[in-house]
Amino acid sequence: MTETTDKMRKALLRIRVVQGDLTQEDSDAIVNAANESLLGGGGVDGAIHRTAGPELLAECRTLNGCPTGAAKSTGGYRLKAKWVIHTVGPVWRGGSQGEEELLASAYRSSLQEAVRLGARTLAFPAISTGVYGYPKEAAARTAVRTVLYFLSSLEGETLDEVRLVCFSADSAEVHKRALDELGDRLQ
Ligand code: AR6
Repeated sequence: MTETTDKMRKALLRIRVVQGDLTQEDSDAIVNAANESLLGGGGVDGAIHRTAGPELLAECRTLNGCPTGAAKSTGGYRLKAKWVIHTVGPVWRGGSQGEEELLASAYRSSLQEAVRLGARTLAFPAISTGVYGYPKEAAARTAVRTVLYFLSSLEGETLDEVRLVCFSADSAEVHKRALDELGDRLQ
């Protein structure tokens, strides 16, 4: 077994797919699937703002938005999580507008921000797969691959667990399958 494969197998054990409501997660940080304004919206973004309370929007106003594929963090206020990492996934426009790389970048930027903050546990929603219309299977493959590569390349700093929190049973199934497929390729 190569050293890289060994690192990836170990990293795989730190990724969990769960079905649930991201706003109830008690990971150190949760990721918000926001839009470039960072001023709230529907979907998971709306749910996070409702649970965190108005102080979250007040802090978001100081951030001056966020480009697609990047990430910025705030406190978690009334959430159980200490931090919210706001990222912006791509709007699906058919797949030829750099969507895959932008989605990977949204995951990678969020992971980098979590490490910078010192979070040990991080929870993601399925970025871009709601209002932004990204096909679920393709998004799940990009999500698990990007998280796995990132975790396996971490030296020193630790992220103990990355949770992919899926709202529906169907979305959880899709993510579990994507993770299993990746695991099979490391055998
Ligand atoms: N917990 C976990 N996942 C959730 C929750 C929840 N409470 N609520 C929804 N989801 P979306 P996007 C899932 O639309 O596609 C907002 O208006 C949902 O089922 O929240 O990145 C922003 O302001 C889906 O699988 O985010 C932006 O304008 C996933 O979260 C835009 O939507 C993402 O769906 C971003 O669109």
